[in-house]
Amino acid sequence: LQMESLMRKALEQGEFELFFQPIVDTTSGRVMAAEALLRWNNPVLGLVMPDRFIPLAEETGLILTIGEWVINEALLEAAHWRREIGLELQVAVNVSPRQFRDAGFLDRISRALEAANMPADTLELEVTERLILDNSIETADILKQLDQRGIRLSVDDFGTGYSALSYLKSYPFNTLKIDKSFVHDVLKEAEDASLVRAIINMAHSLGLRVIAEGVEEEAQSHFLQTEGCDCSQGFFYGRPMSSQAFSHWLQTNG
Ligand code: G
Ligand code: G
Ligand code: MN
Ligand code: NA
Repeated sequence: LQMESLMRKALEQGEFELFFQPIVDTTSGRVMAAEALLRWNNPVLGLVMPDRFIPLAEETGLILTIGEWVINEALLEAAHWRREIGLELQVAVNVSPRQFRDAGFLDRISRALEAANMPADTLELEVTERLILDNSIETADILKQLDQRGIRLSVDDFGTGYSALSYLKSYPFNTLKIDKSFVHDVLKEAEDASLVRAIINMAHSLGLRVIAEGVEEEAQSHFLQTEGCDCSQGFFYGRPMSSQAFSHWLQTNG
């Protein structure tokens, strides 16, 4: 209850902050994109991680205003990377089902792109299989409209949901993000290696880009490179960083 009332004030008090984690080309190591990850700095609660407040934000509907702030802020940051650092990077934003299904969602995204004066394909929306598998006409229609506007779409945490693979052929996704649970033991468990290899091959034969998440070691990166995984993300390349730290990281790693 306290958490909810604190969260209601958090936006106007400026307590939310976006962190950014690099997504690199597996072969060249070049940074291609960054995932925006929300943080909440509250004077009473301290630093609150998203797993602790996103569910409540979804329940209360606060995710709508928070999510709008996230998309605006992420695009403004991408504009900064382009204008101040000279790098055209995509920015990936996590979108929860409630936010996605809200009637004003498409308009908010269009306004955010206009405000930042950035092309639509700068933005990649990460959705989970939980959203996709509701199989509603509504979801299919929003995905189609986003795609038609040039916004990129990715499946987050791929492989952890109730994977009904049929949606991959009918929905306009650009990217599959292999969940970090598969990447974690890719060198220790033959089954994980097989799954990762199979996901990469399947994605490519469907014309999708693949990002491996949770890459923590050079040997994992090497395996992914050998298997032709397009992009990688994880502590090995860079942790989620404050916008200032990320800009600094780009100056030396971009
Ligand atoms: O580092 P990390 O603890 O940031 O993220 C934990 C989880 O919170 C991830 O599953 C991520 O998708 C989710 N998350 C992070 N930022 C956001 C956000 O802005 N919106 C939504 N809906 N989920 C987020
Ligand atoms: O669910 P989603 O993929 O959006 O969340 C990304 C989550 O993964 C964030 O909580 C982020 O901090 C975390 N993360 C990013 N890189 C790594 C990594 O290399 N190892 C681990 N264990 N977690 C990571
Ligand atoms: Mn994500
Ligand atoms: Na993920």
